Amino acid sequence: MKIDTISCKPIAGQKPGTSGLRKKTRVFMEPGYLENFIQSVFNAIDGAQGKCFVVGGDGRYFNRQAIQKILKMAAANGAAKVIVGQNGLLSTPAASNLIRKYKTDGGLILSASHNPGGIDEDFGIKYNVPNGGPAPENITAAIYDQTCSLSEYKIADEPIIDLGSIGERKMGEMIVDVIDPVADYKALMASLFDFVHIRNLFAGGFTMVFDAMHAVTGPYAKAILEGALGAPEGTVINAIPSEDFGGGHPDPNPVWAKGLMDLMMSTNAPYLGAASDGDGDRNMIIGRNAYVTPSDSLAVLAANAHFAPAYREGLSGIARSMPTSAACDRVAAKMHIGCYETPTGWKFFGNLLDADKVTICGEESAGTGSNHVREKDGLWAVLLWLNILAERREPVKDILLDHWKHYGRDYYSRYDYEAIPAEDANKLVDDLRAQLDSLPGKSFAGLKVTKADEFSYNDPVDGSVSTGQGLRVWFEGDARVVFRLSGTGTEGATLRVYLEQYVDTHGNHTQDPQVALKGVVAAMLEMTDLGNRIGRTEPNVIT
Ligand code: G16
Repeated sequence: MKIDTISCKPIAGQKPGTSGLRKKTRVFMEPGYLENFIQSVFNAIDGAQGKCFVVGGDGRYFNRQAIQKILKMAAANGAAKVIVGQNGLLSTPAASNLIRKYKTDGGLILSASHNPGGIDEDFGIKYNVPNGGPAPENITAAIYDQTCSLSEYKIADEPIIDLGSIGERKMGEMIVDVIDPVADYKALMASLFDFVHIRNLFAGGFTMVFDAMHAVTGPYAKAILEGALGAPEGTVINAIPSEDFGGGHPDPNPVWAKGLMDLMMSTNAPYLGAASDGDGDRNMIIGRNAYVTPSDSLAVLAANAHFAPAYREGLSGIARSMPTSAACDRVAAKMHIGCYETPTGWKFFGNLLDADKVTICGEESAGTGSNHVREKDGLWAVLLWLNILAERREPVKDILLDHWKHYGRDYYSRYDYEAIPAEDANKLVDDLRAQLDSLPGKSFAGLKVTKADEFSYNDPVDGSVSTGQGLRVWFEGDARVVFRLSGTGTEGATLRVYLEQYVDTHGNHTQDPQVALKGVVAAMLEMTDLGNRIGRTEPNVIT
């Protein structure tokens, strides 16, 4: 095998964000851009010599070309074996499972998640560590350091590998094992849930629509829902992964999955609606006339997890990202189990899961998962809901109402202000940070601030500290507003404003969340002077 050693210069801006490196696809296609980053990953983990990796992606534009380059670089860097999904496809949770199951030295997952795909849209890549989870901050920092001083990369001068058919091939001495992307994941799901009960549910006439949003979950959902569980053909829609996600935005929320949302609010609604994102780790759950916020979904899943065989013995604890609502905290308190609040980013759950401090975790950004892998898992969440529905035999809406009757309701919404010039966004956050100490006692639009701070996280397992993780302001009457700048965008800055209002067990649980949150929104707008600062008060996306 001929190995080329190519001289290169560091490329600025290759700093992994909330979830790996995400940039415009054309940026990744620039000569050397992907190569520099991959070599930096290998260097940061003491080389690839003799190691085994999992490689796959969500099938977006440039996925296949990127995988071929990664294979050539892995071979040139001495890797012993790479496990690749057929046609280069692997959902993020399936990749996490393979890394764990085959005890590999980690994996490279190619995806920009819920961001649109195509030559003019987004691409991304992240390195997952041997526990199957996203690289923690010390490793992403080491990767970034490498990108800042890289002077050469190695690549094999070999023909491309056929990824279209299953089987082992060789590139030089390195084995390339092209596997069925679905089989291992399907077996894992069958080991966690009561497939017989869920099959009976469908056999009894239960209906659902799963919108795969033209993304990677299509083949997984088809094989599991329509195959193993006997749901009628056509239950999974938009099931064929496409390079540009059918021209859509593969983000499972009421805005981008509007067709599904409309169906679920209509008289023709099936019993359950669900969707997942580009790489299959996010999910959305909707009952007939009942949208379930991700924060509520986490709380309901935690409270009912014992209906599924894998969680019958109970949960060791629950974790949520800081901006996620406190709904799951109330469940943890009643169960007398630990509850952890982490910064945004699934990577922060890894230590808690490895140490068995928590069994279930979730985030407001449509992510829920458990200790079965080290990523959030869209289809897993749908299957756990199905398992619960198969046992409780109640509509999703009734399950929600019952939950709020026991715990109260955390009304919740997120406002996204996208494509703000980075300078303006940073100044807004800096100014707000400077005011934090003086906010308590002040009132905005009639709401009095009780407390304000900037979140920083002390990891209880390894003692690491992560500062600057979002600004929090609490108001009288159990309300909270959180401000953060997104770490996954590729254009300007996105300001995320998370709004929350708790109503106790005796309160009104059936309001429109936007009505219930009116007072908090007014206080947020007055406090930040957002209209004058960024020239608008209306967000681009409300979820
Ligand atoms: C990633 C992370 C999540 C995070 C989300 C949004 O998800 O894994 O932990 O909540 O981004 O992050 P941000 O608010 O910084 O944009 P995904 O599905 O995009 O990989």
